[in-house]
Amino acid sequence: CERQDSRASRERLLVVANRLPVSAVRRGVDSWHLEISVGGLVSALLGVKEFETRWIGWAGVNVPDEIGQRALIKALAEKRCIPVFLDEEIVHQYYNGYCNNILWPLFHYLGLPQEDRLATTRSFQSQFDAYKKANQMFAEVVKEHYVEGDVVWCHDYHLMFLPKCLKERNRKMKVGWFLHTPFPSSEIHRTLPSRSELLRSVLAADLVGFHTYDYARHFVSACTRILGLEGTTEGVEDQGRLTRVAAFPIGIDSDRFIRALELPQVQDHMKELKERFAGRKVMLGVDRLDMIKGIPQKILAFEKFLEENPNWRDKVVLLQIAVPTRTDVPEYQKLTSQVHEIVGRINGRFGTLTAVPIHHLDRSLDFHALCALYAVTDVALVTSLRDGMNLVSYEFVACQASKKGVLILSEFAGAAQSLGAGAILVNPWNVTEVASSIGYALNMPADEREKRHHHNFVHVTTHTSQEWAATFVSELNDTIVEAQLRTRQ
Ligand code: ADQ
Repeated sequence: CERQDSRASRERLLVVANRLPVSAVRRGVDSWHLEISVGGLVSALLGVKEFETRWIGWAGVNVPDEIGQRALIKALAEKRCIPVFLDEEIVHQYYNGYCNNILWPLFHYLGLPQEDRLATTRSFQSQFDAYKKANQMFAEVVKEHYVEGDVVWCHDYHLMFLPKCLKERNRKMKVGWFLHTPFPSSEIHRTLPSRSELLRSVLAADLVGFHTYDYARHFVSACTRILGLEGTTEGVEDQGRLTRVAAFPIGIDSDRFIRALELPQVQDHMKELKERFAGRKVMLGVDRLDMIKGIPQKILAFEKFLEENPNWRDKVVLLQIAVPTRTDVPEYQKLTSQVHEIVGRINGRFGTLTAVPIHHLDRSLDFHALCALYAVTDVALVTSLRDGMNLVSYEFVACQASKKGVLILSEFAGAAQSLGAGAILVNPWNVTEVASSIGYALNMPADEREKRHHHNFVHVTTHTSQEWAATFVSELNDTIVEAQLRTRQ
C-alpha cells in the first residue's frame, strides 16, 4: 500500500549504469563499507530528486561467496542500490577490455587499439563476447526488480547492448539510453568491428539521448550509412518503428554548490587557501587523470606562458587536482608518470626555494574542499582533447558568483556549446594559443569578466541536472504514448 502511494506521487526510475554511485570495500566476511564514487554521471544523477530512484550497477568489487553477496545486497539496499555481480574474468574482458580499451578511446577519437594493446586482454572477439555477456547479466537484474510502469534509464557506452536485452525480455518495458561521452563521426564508428550489432542494440531503446546535437547527428548518420536505415528529424526509422534520437545537455545541481559556499567549513577552507596563495593569482585544473582530459597539454601550455612572461612567474600558481582512475590499465600508468615528469621539470625550472608554480595532487578532494577551491580560483583551465560535456566547467561557474573568474575551455568539450559565449574557447592541441589565452584571462578587465561570468552563471543555474533528468524521462514517456497512437492508427 505504501509503495502504491509513493508510486502515485513519484514515478519509479531504474537507473542502470556500469558503476553504482558507491564503491564497496569489504571489512569482514559479512561486513561492507560504502564510499561515494567520483565522476560526472554520479554527480549529475545524485541531484535528481523528483523520481523514486533505484540504481542498478556493479559495486566495483569481486564477491565470489554467497555470504558476502547477501551482506552487500543488504548494505546497498539502504542506499537504494542493487548490485550486479561480475566475476574477475568478465570485468577484465568487458570493463578493462571492451569498454575502456576499445569503446572509450574510439568514442574520443583516439582510435582502436593496436595489436599489442589488445594482446593483454585477449582478442577483440572474446572482449565483445564478454561485453554482451555482462550486458545480459545487467538485463537479468533489471528484469528481476522491474515493476510494470517503471522507467528504465540505461547509461553510457558500457551498456549499449542492454536496450536490446531488455526489450527481448519484456517488449513493453519503457527503455531509454543516454551516452555520456561524445558519439564520434560515423567515419570513426565505421572502424569498429562490431559497429552494426551495437547500433542495432541501441536502436531497440525507445529514446536515445546525447549531450549535444552534433553527437545525435553523428549517431543518426552512422545508422543511415552503416545500417542503411532512414534518418528523420525525429530519429531513426526501421520498418515502421521509430527510435527517437535527441540532444539532452546534462547540467549540475547548481544550488548544492551555491549553498555550500555559505558553510563554515567551506569558508574556513577558502580562508586557508587565500592566505596560502596571497599575492598570487590561482589557476585551477580538476580532472580525472585520463588521456582525454589533456592534462599534459594543459601543463605544457602553462610552461610556455611562464617562459614568455617572466613577470608572472612569482605571481601565479597552477593547482592541478587529478583523481586517478583505471589505475590497472598500462596507458593510465604511463600517463601518470608522464604528468609527474612534466610537473617536476617545470617546478625545477621555474620554482624558487619558497614557492613552486605547479601544485599537482593525484587524488580526489572532498566536496567542501572542492567548492572552496573553485571559489578562490581566478582562472579555470579545462583542456579536454574530447569530452562528452565536462561538468567541472559548470561547477566552477556555479562557485564564482563573487569572484567572477575566467573559464578557459576546450572547444572539443560538449560544454563549449553551452558555455562558449562566456568562456575563452581554445584548441587544446595548440599550446601557443592556450598560453596566450592564459595571459588574456589573467589580464582581463573586471567588466569583461563580469559579463562573461553572468552569461555562464545564468546557463548553469537554469540548465540543471534535475531539469535534464526530468526532460529525458518526460520525453521518453511522450515517445511511448506517440508510438502507441501510431500503432493504433
Ligand atoms: P567525467 O569524465 O568523469 O564524466 P566530468 O563531467 O568533468 O567528467 O565530471 C567529473 C566529476 O568528477 C565532477 O563532478 C568533478 O567534480 C568530479 N571530480 C573530478 N576530479 C575530481 C577530484 N580530483 N576531486 C574531486 N572530484 C573530482 C563523464 C564524461 C563527461 C560528462 C559526464 C557527465 O566523460 O564528458 O560531462 O560524464 O555526463
